[in-house]
Formats: sequence, C-alpha cells, structure tokens
Amino acid sequence: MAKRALISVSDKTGVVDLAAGLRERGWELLSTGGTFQTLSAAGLRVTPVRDLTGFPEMMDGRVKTLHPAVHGGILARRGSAHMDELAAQNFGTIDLVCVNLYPFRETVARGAPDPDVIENIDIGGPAMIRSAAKNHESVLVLVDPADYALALQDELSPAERRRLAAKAYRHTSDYDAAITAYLEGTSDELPTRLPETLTLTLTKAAEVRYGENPHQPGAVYRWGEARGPVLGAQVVAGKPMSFNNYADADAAWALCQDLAAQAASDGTGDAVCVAVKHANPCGVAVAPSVQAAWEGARDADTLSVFGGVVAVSQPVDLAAAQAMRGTFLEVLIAPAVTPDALELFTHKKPDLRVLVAATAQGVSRLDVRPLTGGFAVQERDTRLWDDLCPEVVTRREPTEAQWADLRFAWAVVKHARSNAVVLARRGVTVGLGTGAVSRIWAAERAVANAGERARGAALASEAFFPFDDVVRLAADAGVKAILQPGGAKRDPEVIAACNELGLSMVFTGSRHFRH
Ligand code: 93A
Repeated sequence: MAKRALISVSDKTGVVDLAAGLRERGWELLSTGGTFQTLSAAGLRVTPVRDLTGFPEMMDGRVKTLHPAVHGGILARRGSAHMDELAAQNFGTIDLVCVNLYPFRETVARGAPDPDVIENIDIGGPAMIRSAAKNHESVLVLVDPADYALALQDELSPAERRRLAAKAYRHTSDYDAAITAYLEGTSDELPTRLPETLTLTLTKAAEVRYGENPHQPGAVYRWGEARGPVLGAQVVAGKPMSFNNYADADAAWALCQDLAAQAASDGTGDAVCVAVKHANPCGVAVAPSVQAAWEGARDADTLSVFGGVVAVSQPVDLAAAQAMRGTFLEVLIAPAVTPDALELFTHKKPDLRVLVAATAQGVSRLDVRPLTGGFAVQERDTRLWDDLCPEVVTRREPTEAQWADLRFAWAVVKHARSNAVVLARRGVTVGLGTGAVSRIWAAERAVANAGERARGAALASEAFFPFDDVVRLAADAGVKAILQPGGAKRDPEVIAACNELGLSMVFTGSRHFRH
C-alpha cells in the first residue's frame, strides 16, 4: 500500500514543494480544508481528511482531525496486534505528519481581541504532532519548513527521526508556554523561551572574493534549506556579489518590503526605493513610480548614495534605469527588471550587480549575532505599524500628512542601526542620524543632514528620549511632529517641552533597538 502523509499547516511556506516531492515518490496525501485547497490549487491529488474520518470538519474547524482514523493511523505500533485493530476498523496507517499550528503568538502580538486569541489555540494540530512524535520510529514528524527537504531523502536514520520528534515536542511545549503566559497575563514579561540547543546546518550558498576586508576569507551560507530574498536572488547582470553587498542588499530589501507593505495597505500603488550604505539607510522614498522613488531616495542625500546598494519594490523600467545611470551604485535589487532596462545596465553600467529578488521560503524567524565562541540569538523584529497602538500624548495632534510621515519615518528608523533618528517629509527621508552612541548626537546628525528641509518634517526615534534636549533641537529646526516609544523617567518633561513649543508627540510603546 502507498505510504500516506497527513499535511495540515497554517503557515503554508514550502508545503507545495514538499507535497509535490512526496507525490513524485508515490505517497498518498491527506489534508485539512485550507491546506487541501492550497495543494489542490497547485494541481496535486489530495484526499480531504473528511473522506478518511467520514465526518465533516465541525464547529468552525475546532474538530477536524480529532478522530481514531487519524490518531489510530499515526499511533499504531507497526508489526503488532495494533495493525489488526486498525484493519478491523478499515483504517490505514499514516506514515508522515506535517503540521504547524494556528498562529497563536502572532494573534496575541497583533493585539487581537480575546475571542480571536482563544480561537487560535490549536488542539488538533498539537495532538497529531505529539502522536507522530511518540511513534517516531515509524512516523516522520515535520513542524518546520526547514526540515521538509529531509523528508524527501530516501531513508532517515533513527537518530534523525528522534531529533525531529524532540523538535516536535519542543514546538508544542513552546506553544503551550505561550498560551499559559497569555492566560496568566504575563505574556509581555515571559516571552517564549528559545530552545536549549539549536542545530544549525549551514550550507555554502555563494563564494565571495573575501570577507568584510581583503585580508579576511569569507563565504555566504544558507541556513538549512532556507531561500532568502537576497540569498536566493538571481544575479542577472554585473560583477559577482561581495560579502558586504550581501549584507547591504539584505538590509535594503527588508526595509523596502516593510514600506511596500505600508503602500499596499494604503492602496496607493506607490513604489518604494531604499538606498543603503554600510547596512544603514541613507535615502528612502515612496513615490508614484520607481523612477520618482529612486530620485527621491537619491536626492535625500546625494553624497552618501554614491557606492550605495539600492532596493526597489516594483519592477525597474527603462525610465528608472536611465535615471539611475548617472549615479555609481554597487547593487540594485528589485522584484523584476524589464528587458530594455536590463540591456541598459548591461551596456552602460556593466559593474552594477542587478538582482531579481527571490520569494523567501523556509526562512527562520531567528536573528543571530556572532559572539566570539557563540551567538546571541533572538526572534527577528517583525513588528509592523499595524501591530502598534500609537497614542498621542500632547495637546496638539499630528495632521493627516504628519501621521503619514511619522509612520514612514518609523519604518525607516526601525531598520537603522541604533541610536537612530529619522526626519521625513512627504514620503522622503530628509535627515538621517544612524549608528550614533548617544541619542542627541543621532538627532544632531539628522537635523544637520536635513538643513532647511527639516522645516515641517516629522521625526522618529527607535528608542525613548532620556531628556527633552532632542525635542528642543528638533523644534528649533522646524520639526512639527515626533514619534518615539516613550517609557522614560523624564517623559513628563519631554511631553511638557512639546506642549510648550507647539509640537505633537506620539508614543508607540514599542522600542526597536538594532545594534
Ligand atoms: O481547531 S483545531 O484545534 N482542531 C482540529 O481538529 C485540527 N486539525 C488540524 N485545529 C486543527 N488543525 C490545525 O488546522 C492544524 O494544526 C493547522 O494549523 C490548521 C490547518 O488548517 P487548514 O488546512 O484548514 O488551513
């Protein structure tokens, strides 16, 4: 009888490739509603779980897989009387379980109302994961897209199966810990703990001539099977990528994506352009076309953009390519490049590395910083504007245009190295102070950078103001609205200074250090 895989995932990353690979190897696929639809839409033959259980998915999906046909098929001890019991019910075995859970933590982080959070407590998913992990000698359990490729290998060793089982129980126990913390009201104080051990499989993805400097050997690796937008990108023109190019392109693309999400939620269809130097944004703009966005980002700081790495959110056309011609750039990364634009780059800017970004797949949520002899590991800061509850703390409220500039500046400052202060006006950064060792210096740099353009600008800071000095400096320069997390001892003085000087101030309650 064909081997059977039960696939039921909320995060559909990589699932089509896995399912297609299993089908090629002769597996039969079983799936719950949403996953069934994703796989069927990809042209794969899948059996809905209801055909297996003889019951429809009930109670808004609360009961879909909680049935002996599922759990018997997973738990039956192979080669024992269990198999006869299974056969007596006309049930078959299930040999692979691929499940990831309802996005409980993401729902909490979004600030969703309590009933939504409770509905996102997954019951059937953890039950299947735990059943499969218990019977790991016979059943493969997959909870992480990074492990999907393993499942397509010929035969996994018992040690590998055991490792996947341990990972599965870690997955469900972290999930339960998050639920417990939420119900106890300690979610903020008790973020889910990261695992005791992390198995990092790094595979060389690209050779580079050298590391950060010519005397340092270097290379670029991918984490498991992950395909990041830059690591998996196609280099369609120009010189080979360098170590620093990879780092800067990654930084530029990440900010570009956040701003593209803002533009998408506004429904404006605007394009985003981000110029990065040494991992910091140096010019960022949102405008109706790629050309206009590029010109905005370039003119934000014509000096620093020289030798920069540029990301844009929409396909680069000939008009944009022509506008870029006059500026020396290291890398351009975009979702696509039109043939005439590519031809211009190939002939007129042969050194420019032109990258077509890949769709990210299997990318870990972890963020890793090297330490001598180890790594500091955290979850990535994926918080978006819609996850915040910004609060106006001054008598004056920001105007609609200022709100737009504050939101834009917030996205930029979140991606800049701390301490950072960003001044923005009408969708363009006019002054950036990044990587400074004191907040006032970051603000001074941003204001000096902006010059006259600070008049009427909005200011965002990634961490709170210990004193009212930034407010006074900004007001002097003509800044009208300020956004910061708040939470400093001297917040009352800072707010009083804004009220005295006629500025509006918004607290986000969310700090975004990036060291
Ligand atoms: O509501 S549940 O706790 N009850 C179940 O019986 C059940 N079975 C699978 N949640 C259940 N699941 C979960 O559905 C999986 O853990 C997965 O996260 C999700 C996939 O649903 P769909 O295939 O409809 O997108």
